[in-house]
Amino acid sequence: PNLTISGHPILAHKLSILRSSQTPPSQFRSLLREITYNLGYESTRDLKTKQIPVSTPMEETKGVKLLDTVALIPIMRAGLSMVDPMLDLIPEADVHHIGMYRSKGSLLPVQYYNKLPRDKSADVAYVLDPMIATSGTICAVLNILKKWGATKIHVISVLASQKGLEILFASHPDVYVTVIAVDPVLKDGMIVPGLGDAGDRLYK
Ligand code: HSX
Repeated sequence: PNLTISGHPILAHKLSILRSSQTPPSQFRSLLREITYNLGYESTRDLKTKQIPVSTPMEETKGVKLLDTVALIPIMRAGLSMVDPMLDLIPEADVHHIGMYRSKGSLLPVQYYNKLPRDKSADVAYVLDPMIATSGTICAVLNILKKWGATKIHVISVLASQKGLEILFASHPDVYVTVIAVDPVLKDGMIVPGLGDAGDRLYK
């Protein structure tokens, strides 16, 4: 599958701090920003560019400019903290919010907000959500994005469950996913060992 598990020691180090229940929301937010910037840097590696002329103080040369148009799709709440670092990387990206919550008993995703514009898609869409647990949420968002017209989709996430990824790739083998780690256990819809509920850790 199109899965990248970053083995970077600095990201692994930061993820361990995120996991710790001693880490307060203020530090959790700044770590998630740093992590997203780095995962975003990795997952934008194949964006298309075009050649442009550049005049340096010394001479005329050739440079490049991003050709692909990019849409960032944060899944509220937890994906909100991932928007700014992605905009640091790609300031011209559009941002379209989608709000989803998991219903208490069934764990099924419920959409409560969708700000995708009717008339406009993008060459590449980056879905931002720190966790893929059962994958119900991300799969629902991927279906929405494909209906919207997105053809190339990357999911940027911090942590996924093994089971969630299997389900995701079974229905969406064309989607690219970048994470720091994949945890083995999914218990009552929660990733174990995991890091708890990312939304609560961020915005307690
Ligand atoms: C958490 O639950 C995350 O931020 C995701 O939005 C969602 C993941 O759960 P699942 O739908 O993959 O089980 O709030």
